[in-house]
Amino acid sequence: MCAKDPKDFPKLKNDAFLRACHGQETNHVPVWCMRQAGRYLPEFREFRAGKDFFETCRSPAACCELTLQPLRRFPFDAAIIFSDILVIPQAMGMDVQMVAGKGPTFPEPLKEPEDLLLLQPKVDVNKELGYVFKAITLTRHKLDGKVPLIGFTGAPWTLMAYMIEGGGSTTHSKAKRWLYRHPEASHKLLKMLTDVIVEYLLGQVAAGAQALQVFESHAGCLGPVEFQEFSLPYLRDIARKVKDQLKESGQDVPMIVFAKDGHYGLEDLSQSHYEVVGLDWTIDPRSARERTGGKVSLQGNMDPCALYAPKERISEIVKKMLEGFGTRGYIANLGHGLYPDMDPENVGAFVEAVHTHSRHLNLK
Ligand code: 1CP
Repeated sequence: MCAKDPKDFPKLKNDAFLRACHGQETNHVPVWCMRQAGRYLPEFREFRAGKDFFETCRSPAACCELTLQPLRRFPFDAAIIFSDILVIPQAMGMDVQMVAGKGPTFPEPLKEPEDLLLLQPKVDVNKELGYVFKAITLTRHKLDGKVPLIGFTGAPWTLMAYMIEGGGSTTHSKAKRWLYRHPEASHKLLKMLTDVIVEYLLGQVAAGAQALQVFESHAGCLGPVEFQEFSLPYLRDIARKVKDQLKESGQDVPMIVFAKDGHYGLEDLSQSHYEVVGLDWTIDPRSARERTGGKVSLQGNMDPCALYAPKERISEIVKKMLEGFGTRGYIANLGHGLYPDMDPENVGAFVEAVHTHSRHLNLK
């Protein structure tokens, strides 16, 4: 256990990200990048070399170091704890390995509804995922109040897809087969995941997370009808349950929902108890604002591949994006994670462009 009482956390010095989550004014638009701790950083590759991915996830000191690495290079306005969404299937009893060159792999994925009996019916998150909580508490101290720390989880449908596919997939046909052939078992699994996720997010807040992001990375392979039935109700349930619990203890922790390629559900997502809706790059900023009707803050959405452009072009793209979203109730980010072959210098140019242009726009 970390000996320090979470109440002793250092005072927050830069609250731009939290203010933007709540739609409040900020001097500059806050910015962070999904996968900001990652292989595009030479120090990350060096630190991870020869270590098993999930062993690294289970080491609070390693997670803390990897979370802080990008903050030493760039003036990001938020940190995100280094971990992975697949720690939840592991906590439910599934074996998940990170295979070099292939990505996460489940040697024994779920095949038929009977396989649900193999999952832990009731997960003790403190016992199974306490290592993430320790990493959060340690990182919150080591951040020294520089910026807020974001905790995260995979959403139920995205996790279900991995548990059935056994890894990444382009069609998700095995997991979608369940939705059409075994709808009841699908709901049973989604409900089991929702219960663990709620406890997991509450544990992250108790450990020191100051905001929470829910990744529905595989929203895009669902259509609007399947999204309404198999994703949205669970996303809503998670936010409502986490917020109800936090309210009881007088805590206010903003929540972000990122449903990649799911902008057919944008109106619904903006009325789902999340303060912030994350966007991928396939939607125009002005249209996203219109469709969400000013009800939520927005996060995103520069095409990650724009970071391959020369710095001057990155600056122009950022300026346009800021003009489209406006500087209030907005958190700049990419529309998905950074890729390993990206140039850290261009990431720096992105961050600088967001800060500089948004300060100028605020003075107008
Ligand atoms: O060895 C390595 O470093 C492998 C690359 C890597 C990294 C850096 C993986 C494997 N996971 C992570 C860390 C990670 N994963 C973070 C860290 C914090 C940060 O953003 O800096 C986060 C938030 C995640 C979340 C995650 N894992 C998501 C949701 C975000 C997204 O990309 O949509 C998903 C889908 C995963 C699964 C996963 N983990 C790793 C890979 C390569 C994948 C995708 C596999 C696939 O579907 O093909």
